Amino acid sequence: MTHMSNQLHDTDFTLKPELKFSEDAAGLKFLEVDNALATAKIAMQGAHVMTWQPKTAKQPVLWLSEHARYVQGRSIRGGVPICWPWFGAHPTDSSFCPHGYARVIPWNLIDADTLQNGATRLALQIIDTPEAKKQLSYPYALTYTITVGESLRLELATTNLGSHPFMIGEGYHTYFEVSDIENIRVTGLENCVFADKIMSYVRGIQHGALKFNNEFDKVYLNTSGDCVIEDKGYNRAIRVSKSGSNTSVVWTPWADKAHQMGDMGNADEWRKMICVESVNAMENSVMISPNQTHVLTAEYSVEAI
Ligand code: TA6
Repeated sequence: MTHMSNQLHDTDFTLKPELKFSEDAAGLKFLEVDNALATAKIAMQGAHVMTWQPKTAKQPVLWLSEHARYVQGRSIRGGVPICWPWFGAHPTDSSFCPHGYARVIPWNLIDADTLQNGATRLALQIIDTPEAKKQLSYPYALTYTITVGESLRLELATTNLGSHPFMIGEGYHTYFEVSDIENIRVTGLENCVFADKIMSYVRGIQHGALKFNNEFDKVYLNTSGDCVIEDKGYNRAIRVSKSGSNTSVVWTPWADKAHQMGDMGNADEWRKMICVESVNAMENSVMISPNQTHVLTAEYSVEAI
């Protein structure tokens, strides 16, 4: 293994046998984890978890488009894009990155540990580039702890380093792999109020489990419970647990939108994914006081059904 550059990591984490660093021709840097419990691949641009698969799982848990673009300044289609410091379009300036800039700028690896149970815990910190400074002027620290094990645990900590409160929107825009979008249902959002993005955010109440036979893009508000993706085709359920999150977003583009997007793959690749996102958006955006830290946590695990 070669030591890549200071921008990737400050300490010599290459000595850890379960970590491997690489760089592609476009200059994007990646960190691969292969421990006793799971494998994972993380792009340092966006601290983007691209893949995670426990060794007990027959199929990948995260969906990654075969047509994802690996380009500086663009988000990778699949895995876990981080949305921060806003979710969706910027409230006042549409020239700013949709879903915030955290997913398209570089991060540093600042720590790596092997836990007693064999999981690998990585800590990353966003680099405050000039591009980022243009889009958020408040002083802040943003760190991301990723624990790769039998479950995947994600903790995004925002600290207000300034003297005034500021408001953020955020989320894990996670793409999960499923056997077929029409074979699954999502539970955990029954009786929640949603805003339907496809219908100009008209509000409604969720009756029963979610099933899919068309484009679907709903923002569920004031909900902090687990969501479960039940997948009969793969005989498994993916549990999405969270804390520090009061919004869940569920999205599938369906055929027309997927084909327009250019990086969702051709044919029916889109049918193999569903986004179930642990978020704080709209009226659930978070106000952070000076010297306070807010943590958004999600944990993914697989259960047999
Ligand atoms: O979270 C759902 C959503 O906001 C959808 O409306 C859809 O456009 C999707 O995210 C993808 O956004 P992106 O900016 O990654 O293309």
